Amino acid sequence: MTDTAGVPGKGSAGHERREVDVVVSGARSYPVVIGSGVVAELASWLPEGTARVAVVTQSGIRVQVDPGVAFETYLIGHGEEHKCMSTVEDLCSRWSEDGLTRGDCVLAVGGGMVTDVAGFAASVYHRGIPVIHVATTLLAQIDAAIGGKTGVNLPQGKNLVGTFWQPSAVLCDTDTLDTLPPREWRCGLGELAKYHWLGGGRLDELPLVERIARCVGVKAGFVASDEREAGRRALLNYGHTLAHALEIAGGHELRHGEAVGLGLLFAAELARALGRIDAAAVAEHRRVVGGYGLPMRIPDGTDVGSLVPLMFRDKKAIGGLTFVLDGPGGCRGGSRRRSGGGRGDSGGCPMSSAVPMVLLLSGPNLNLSGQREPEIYGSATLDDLVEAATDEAAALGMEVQHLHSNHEGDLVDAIQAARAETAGIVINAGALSHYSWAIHDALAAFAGPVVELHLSNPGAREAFRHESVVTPVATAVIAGLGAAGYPLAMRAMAGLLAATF
Ligand code: CA2
Repeated sequence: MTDTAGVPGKGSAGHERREVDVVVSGARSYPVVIGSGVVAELASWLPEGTARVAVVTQSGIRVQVDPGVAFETYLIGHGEEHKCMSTVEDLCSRWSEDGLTRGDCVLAVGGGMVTDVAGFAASVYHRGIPVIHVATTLLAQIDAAIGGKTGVNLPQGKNLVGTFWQPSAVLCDTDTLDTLPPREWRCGLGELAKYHWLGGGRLDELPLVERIARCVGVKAGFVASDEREAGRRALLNYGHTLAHALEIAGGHELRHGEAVGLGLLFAAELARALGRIDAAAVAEHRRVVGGYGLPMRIPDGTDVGSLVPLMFRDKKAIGGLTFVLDGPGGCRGGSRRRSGGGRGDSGGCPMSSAVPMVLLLSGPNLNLSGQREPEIYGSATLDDLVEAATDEAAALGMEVQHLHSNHEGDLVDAIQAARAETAGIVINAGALSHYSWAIHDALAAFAGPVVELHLSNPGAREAFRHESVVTPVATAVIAGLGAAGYPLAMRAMAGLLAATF
């Protein structure tokens, strides 16, 4: 590694070795060890009783490994065209010929391509054998090797086949970065830059080991809360929507990290245009991206007109364009606007958020659910109802914030506060549904979709329940399905949000 832009000092006292635990549902937690020379610790991280090790690497990766048990080396080719199913089949066949069993361990030594392919092969061979990653590029150390995502390409697109397979350990030996070619280094710096806005803070002021450890810690936090990228983990895609389009438009001339740097600048401008951040925050994006020596302008000759269609083709653009945007509360899903649905337009923006927040409101007496009148309201408690809605929302890539109150003003306050960050509202206003014009007015001022929800079917009950003043300002109404209405309301909300543009 010869380029000096964005290169921190190599470790200062007390920072030579760091260990960060990636906690994935308890038993499967594993350490990420970062520091100079940590590859020498390899033998101590092998799963207990490991008989043999299958080292998967590429020619030219001159990292010596000593697992302390018998090992065989399996080389895979360089380049995206080798990141494919036939490479996986080839590896598995050779392992089978060599009699590799579940009592053995795969060791991936290399950058993201090696850890992706070897991790995938390990996850499917004999229905899964342990894998340890020795990540040798900055990109792999702060991103690819952490979090258990594996994958290979299909002729139809990148990373279309893969698994979640957590390694037993990850070793990030910073000595391996010494020989990293400058562009490979920049590739990592683009990913590193994004962590500044994902909780990493001023990473550019830290020594290398500390800096990598901080990124790993941030990623570990996202993985722990959302292993399978149903929600929060998607924030790690900050800067990636435009980046992927730029990479394709430029025939992969631009390296991934360089494209991510540009994607961060674009996301900052977009967030500013939407009033989410101020000019100083945009300037900070420019300072960080520029400080890492990453490109600040899209390459000359880029077919700008092709970028939007390419962004729509991104596999993460479920139901529309997806941008992670910075904002007052840090990075999160971008602003979200109404779906039409009979409510007037107030100038929505043409994008969806990565993790849309849905506000679930329950009004007077719903806290008594499950305690009386089960023939009308069912036997589920309010906690049960909220849990069912939250689980369904998570499966659909949304987050739920729930508020219960018996007081009209609290509900009005919550609806007003939701105007800043919330994608949509699901509301069972209880009996207030039938007469609270204050709730009506607050909802009318909310720009996103509103799903009105009732356990019972009020229209089939006493006359005073026949009218709801919420309905005229609701995008959709779900009533009479009891507890089943709660998850259903989240499905309706997901559909409404996807149809927003
Ligand atoms: O069916 C619904 O979800 C309602 O919104 C519930 C309201 C009612 O006033 C609406 O007309 C329809 C009342 C919730 C009262 O909840 C209780 C549940 C169990 C026991 C007592 C009250």
